[in-house]
Amino acid sequence: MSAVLVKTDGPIGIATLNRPEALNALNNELLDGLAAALEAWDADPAIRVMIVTGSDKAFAAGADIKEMAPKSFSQMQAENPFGRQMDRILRIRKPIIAAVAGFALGGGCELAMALDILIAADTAKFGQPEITLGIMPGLGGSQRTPLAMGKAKAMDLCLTGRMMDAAEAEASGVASRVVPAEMLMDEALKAARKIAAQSLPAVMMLKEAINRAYERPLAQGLAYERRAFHALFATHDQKEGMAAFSGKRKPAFRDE
Ligand code: DAK
Repeated sequence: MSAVLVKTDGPIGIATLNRPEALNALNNELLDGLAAALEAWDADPAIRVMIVTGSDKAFAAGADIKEMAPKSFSQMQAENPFGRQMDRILRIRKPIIAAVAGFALGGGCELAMALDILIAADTAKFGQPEITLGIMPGLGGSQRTPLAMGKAKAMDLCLTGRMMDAAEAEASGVASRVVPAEMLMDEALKAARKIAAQSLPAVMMLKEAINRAYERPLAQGLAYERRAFHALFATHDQKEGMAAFSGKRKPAFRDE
């Protein structure tokens, strides 16, 4: 079964993350599939808007910890997993709606926040729990959370690794709106159809203009974050934090 299911509804491309056994945890296969689907729709004149969604239980519970756990600093830096697909996703010019139910954690939260509109089900839970694994956000979380919610709340979210519910996410500027879970796809499709009815050149220019409002300082922060993220794979605590997750136990960090 493919890690990303794709279908279209008139001018709308819909990509559904599909790794139910791992709560849609992100890996190269899933992100390659997602980036390829979005790029194909970006180039397809019949498609005007895209939706990315997950399951009722999880949009995505982060990057796949079990696959990442054994990686070294030099492997992370050389392979640049996820970073290269995220760069492709950020180059998509048509609007993308994230329709989020259940867990959107770590890389899953970062992916949702990197898209253009975020419609959350009232079941959605957002968080950046990387710190509990001995690492830090690596796909924009340390940069986009302070932009969305201000420094104090971003520090609170990222340094404690706690989750925020949909109402707090909306109040924090992470979610653009919250809807009852059973209405999530209807509301996302309704928003997509509204956008699809507008002039596509104007829509694409407006997306670019809004992105420019913060992209220049963001680009520098993202580059710093990527380097720092890779470097944490040189620590004992990254190995320990991820082994503890798989072993279903508390990590014993050594600060090294
Ligand atoms: N990775 C791998 N497997 C995961 C997973 C994950 N992130 N999240 C859940 N799973 C798996 C669980 O291990 C479990 O598998 P089995 O034990 O059944 O084999 C299955 O999905 C169901 O999960 P649970 O049994 O834990 O379900 P619960 O409802 O009890 O708990 C939970 C749900 C979401 C609270 C819990 O699963 C959880 O805490 N998951 C981990 C959340 C997390 O820490 N996420 C952050 C991951 S680190 C990069 C940039 C960024 C990143 C990576 C690279 N580069 C630029 C290179 C991002 C890093 C992250 O996102």
